[in-house]
Amino acid sequence: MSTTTAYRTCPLCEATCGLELTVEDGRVTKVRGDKDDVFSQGFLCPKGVSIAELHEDPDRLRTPLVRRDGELVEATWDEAFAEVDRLLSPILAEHGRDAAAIYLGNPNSHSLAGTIYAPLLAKSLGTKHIFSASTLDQMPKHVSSGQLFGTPLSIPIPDLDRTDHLLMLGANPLASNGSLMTAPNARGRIRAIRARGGKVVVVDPRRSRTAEEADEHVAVRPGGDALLLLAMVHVLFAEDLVAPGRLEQWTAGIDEVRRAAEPFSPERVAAHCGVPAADIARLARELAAAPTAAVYGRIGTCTVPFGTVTSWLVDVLNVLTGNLDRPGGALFTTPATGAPHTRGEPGRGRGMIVGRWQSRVRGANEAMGELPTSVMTEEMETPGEGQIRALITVAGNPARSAPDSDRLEAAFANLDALICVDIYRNETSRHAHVVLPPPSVLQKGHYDLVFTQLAVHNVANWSPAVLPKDEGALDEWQILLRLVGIVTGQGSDADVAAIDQFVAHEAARREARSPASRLHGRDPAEVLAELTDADGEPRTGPARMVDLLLRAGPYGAGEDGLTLAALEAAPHGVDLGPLESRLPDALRTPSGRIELAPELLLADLPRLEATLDEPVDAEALVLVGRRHLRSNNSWMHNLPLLAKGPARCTLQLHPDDAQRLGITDGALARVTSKAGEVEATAEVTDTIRPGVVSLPHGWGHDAAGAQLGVAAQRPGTNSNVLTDDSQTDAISGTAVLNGIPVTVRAADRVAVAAD
Ligand SMILES: Nc1nc2c(c(=O)[nH]1)N[C@H]1C(S)=C(S)[C@@H](COP(=O)(O)OP(=O)(O)OC[C@H]3O[C@@H](n4cnc5c(=O)[nH]c(N)nc54)[C@H](O)[C@@H]3O)O[C@H]1N2
Ligand SMILES: Nc1nc2c(c(=O)[nH]1)N[C@H]1C(S)=C(S)[C@@H](COP(=O)(O)OP(=O)(O)OC[C@H]3O[C@@H](n4cnc5c(=O)[nH]c(N)nc54)[C@H](O)[C@@H]3O)O[C@H]1N2
Ligand code: SF4
Ligand SMILES: [Mo]
Repeated sequence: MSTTTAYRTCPLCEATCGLELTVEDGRVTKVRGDKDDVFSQGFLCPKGVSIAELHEDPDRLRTPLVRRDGELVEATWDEAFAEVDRLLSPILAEHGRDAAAIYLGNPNSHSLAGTIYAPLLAKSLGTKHIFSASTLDQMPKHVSSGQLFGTPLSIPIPDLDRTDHLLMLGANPLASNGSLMTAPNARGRIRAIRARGGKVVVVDPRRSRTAEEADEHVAVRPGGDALLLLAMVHVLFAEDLVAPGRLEQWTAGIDEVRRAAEPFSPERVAAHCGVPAADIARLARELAAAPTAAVYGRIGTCTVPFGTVTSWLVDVLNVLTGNLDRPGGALFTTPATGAPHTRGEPGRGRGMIVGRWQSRVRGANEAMGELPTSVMTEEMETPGEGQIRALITVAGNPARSAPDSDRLEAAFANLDALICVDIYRNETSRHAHVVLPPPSVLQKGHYDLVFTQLAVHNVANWSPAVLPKDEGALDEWQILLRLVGIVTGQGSDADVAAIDQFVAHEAARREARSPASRLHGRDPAEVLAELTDADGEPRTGPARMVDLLLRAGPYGAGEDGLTLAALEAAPHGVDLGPLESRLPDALRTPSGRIELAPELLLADLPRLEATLDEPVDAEALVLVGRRHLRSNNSWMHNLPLLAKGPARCTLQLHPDDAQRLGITDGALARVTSKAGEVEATAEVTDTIRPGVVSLPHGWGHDAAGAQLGVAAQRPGTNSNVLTDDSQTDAISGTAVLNGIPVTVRAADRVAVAAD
């Protein structure tokens, strides 16, 4: 028997933990946290452990599926691509490029194929119908960051390891393991803040596991964070606590922000945000008084009606208190493979424009080249030129993650082509005409191009594939390039190597032209020739791209410059040090300054002020989501290791509400919204604010035609039947997934009434 040890970065969430894998005779038999990993130092969570089960899951697809006589049946790769070509090419030819759409799901940001080649596929489609999980998630943060600092990825990261004061809103890293804040062992890092005498405040309508760890829990009303933060800004100005320090020289619009916050006194907003005025004032004073502090917001601040305004205010507070760009505050990263704020001309750029085009039906704005996923259903349903007739999904399950999902699934049935690049036949891909399954994560190489841009510490890790690909299987990047071949008219058997060469050459040319690149001025062909592996063989595919980006990046080139070979020789990763001050160089705004009062943001404040005239109804209920450590959005529910234990898809409600509604713990409750109705098991708990109920998303695994044997045994309820795709954050178009008005009744009462 041969036993080896392999090291790789876990790609299953944003924490990027190092894993130590024991491989016996081609099987991973043990998964441990890599205690020598320079970042995670041995930390891992139950999802990381389940990576071996994910590989072995009998329901994970190994062979393409093609629909024949109404049934999805196994096919060869050549047959599958021929079918894609047969279905897709006539649609593009007859109805134009906008008749095709693409939806890029969350795991794309966790894979090399997804980050490098999925955007290429989207671009090659030539459609304006590019959708992604971003507009169900963090687009508000991209838009606010783009306005303030010049690029959508100029996202300040809380300096968890050095801060004295953390104000966290709408995030639960003890369940999610952190988001837009890559930090393995978030719990340990948060505990360390308190251990060194600092303070942690968590703002959340639920007393989450993270709130339990904090010094203070502020039970905000869902959607109330914009008012809360704006009132804190008001207090900073009113009490002369504004102290941007060195940031002042690079900041425009401080006075406009003062004027904008004037109408939002703590007394005026208290009832609407559900936080007493005295607490709001104290939170502001404590933030200002802390030696260093970081304000950080996540899902609960993004997927709400004022998501972009709230995301903006998070950084307004960081700037006004002088905490942006200083150790212990919130800083820009310096990732080894670069970021939009390390490329181009230091200190200045084009900035971020939103709304370069609009959606056909509703007129929703484009952001980052995408239209919001909230318009996808209506663009499929509404006849006329530009109606979506074909959809490609890559690593996405919008049938469970997008709002008003029943309607979306009904619209799938009308598509002339649904092509899914996915490892499961699940709620989305069961509708597909063709399913193209990539290998498991253990069979793919990895470098975290995205999350190293969002990490609380600068690190770099390369992970080679742990297990060989199955006989005849294609790597995910090869699948995506075959699709690029089809949509660019090269047929179903395009020369993948030639496309790959072209992509790499274009990337090398871009670096040669970029002033900030370490490869600036170099001959692209010469650079490419240097990208060889340990045996001197030319690199190809994603490995070549990573090698190129490393050499071009902030630690690249020169004698000791970082290369892929250097990372291959460092299986536990390379520590590139703590986050550093990067202003003014990191700015990419046209003015070369922090634009603290962008017009796009200020324009949404009258709408916010108008909400103060709406009555606060003490008995009205709203629905929010939540995450669980052993779940991952709509997937990983098919792995026995994670699926065991108490049911997780419960409707949490406060004892007062439960009593008023006559619902007991464990009883079936019926939840109704404008969009739909579901039943869920009630979990009565005082950890949730009265007036708020919570149901996690991503469940409902009892759909016919899916192949998820384990998940189907405890299917849970699909909360996105209740969310409504007409509800969005006005600026970014991001779907409102938290704070949905609902009514809740005991299900048995409903049955009696119906008799
Ligand atoms: N109500 C409500 N809805 C929500 C949210 C919420 O909080 N509340 N959260 C939103 C958020 S933050 C997000 S990010 C979205 C997620 O939305 P999606 O990205 O649409 O959904 P996921 O559940 O992440 O689905 C991932 C899909 O990728 C497949 N997959 C896994 N690994 C791979 C791989 O390596 N390659 C390929 N090709 N496929 C793979 C899985 O089988 C699954 O089908 O959901 C959003 N929806
Ligand atoms: N185990 C696990 N880890 C995950 C995921 C998963 O599904 N499972 N999903 C991954 C993905 S795609 C993402 S985007 C991240 C998300 O990472 P987080 O944002 O940390 O995710 P959540 O755990 O959903 O925490 C959001 C919190 O916001 C609260 N909330 C809801 N509405 C409001 C509001 O209006 N205001 C405030 N202040 N709070 C509100 C909810 O009660 C919840 O506790 O997690 C990632 N990691
Ligand atoms: S915390 Fe995230 S990265 Fe770390 S082991 Fe768990 S799933 Fe993997
Ligand atoms: Mo997400």
